[in-house]
Amino acid sequence: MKEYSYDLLTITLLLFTLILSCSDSENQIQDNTSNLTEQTDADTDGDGVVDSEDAWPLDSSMSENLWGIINNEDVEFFFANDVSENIAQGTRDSFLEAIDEFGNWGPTELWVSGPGKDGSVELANLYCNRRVERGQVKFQSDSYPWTLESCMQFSLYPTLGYDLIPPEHISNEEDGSIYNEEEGTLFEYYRGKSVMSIENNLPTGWGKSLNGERAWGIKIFNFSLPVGFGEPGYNFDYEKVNVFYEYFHALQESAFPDDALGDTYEFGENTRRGPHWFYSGASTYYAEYAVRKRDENHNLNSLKDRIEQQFGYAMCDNILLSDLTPDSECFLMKFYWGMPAIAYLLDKANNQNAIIETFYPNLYEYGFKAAFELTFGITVEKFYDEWEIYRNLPMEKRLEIIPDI
Ligand SMILES: [Ca+2]
Ligand SMILES: [Ca+2]
Repeated sequence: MKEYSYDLLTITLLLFTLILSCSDSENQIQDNTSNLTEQTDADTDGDGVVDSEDAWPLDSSMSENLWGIINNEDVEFFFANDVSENIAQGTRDSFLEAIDEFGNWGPTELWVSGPGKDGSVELANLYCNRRVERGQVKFQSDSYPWTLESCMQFSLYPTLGYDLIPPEHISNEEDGSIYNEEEGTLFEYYRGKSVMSIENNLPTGWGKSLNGERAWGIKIFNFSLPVGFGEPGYNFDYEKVNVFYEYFHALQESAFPDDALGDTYEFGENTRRGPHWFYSGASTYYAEYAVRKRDENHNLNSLKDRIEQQFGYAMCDNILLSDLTPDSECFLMKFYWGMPAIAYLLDKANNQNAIIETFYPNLYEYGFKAAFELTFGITVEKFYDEWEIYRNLPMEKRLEIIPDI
């Protein structure tokens, strides 16, 4: 269980970093767009839609912006050549099941790494050809143009050197220290996590993330080898929970079509995104809930037992949910208390789907606090008071509100 928790921390940190890095590429794409719209009848990407009407004039696979709209776009799966067929099958099946459960917030690409270096280079090559061809840039300047070579360096850092990567992407401006030198970036990072998952015989793969680029209009997931899909049983079902957890982020991120209303990137009660405990608690709860609900013959423990475990993992006793921020040593409690806090709220709303049906569809327009009140009928401040009472009840009482699945 411990591995799972650390895994989630890694995921969230990555997600956050990558979301923050979106703004550069967004500017770049806007620049390209404004140049292109001058030639009104050109169809630069040859998809049959003229540039002026094409939301993605450099991406031949898309012509309209579907971010935030449930759609029928395909999921594209990319597996490294050393991912076994049964693990690939488990990944595909679970991912499609998660989409069936939470809605298709595509278009989506899922890239699954294995432990081998050749496979990793092959994936990065395919990935970068696509990014360059579709004008999906991470950086762009006269000194550091976005090319197949610079994308490859950036996606396999530090294995191919770093002379083509802008220094601010790999080093700390203040002290000049280099980031990620040991763990590497993207495909090198996930390859390393695949090796680590195999060597340590982990029950489930360490490392999954949504590197969604709102500016590109697509969701991109990266997984290290999902070792839990090796054979049916408890670990297989837990790997499925991890996939559901990660995919739930697609639903969460789809709530923010753009940043025009502001505050969609930062976490906190007073932002549009909301606090960490809610974001991580909702994804954890829905993953654990949905996998059990969908298959009564699942191999997991009961949801009640799972909630009891979460309370048991909590490493701090007297901390407010609102203080569970990255600089807190109790930060992982955003999962341990976040999950039961969400369970409490859903029980209060008397609807297990309240967060999916009411909260997220209204979040962008209302902001966190008002969407919260709309969904659960109480203010977040009032809820914090109720939470203090709830978490101090005897365990048996706390578990009464948890669905029996
Ligand atoms: Ca076009
Ligand atoms: Ca297009």
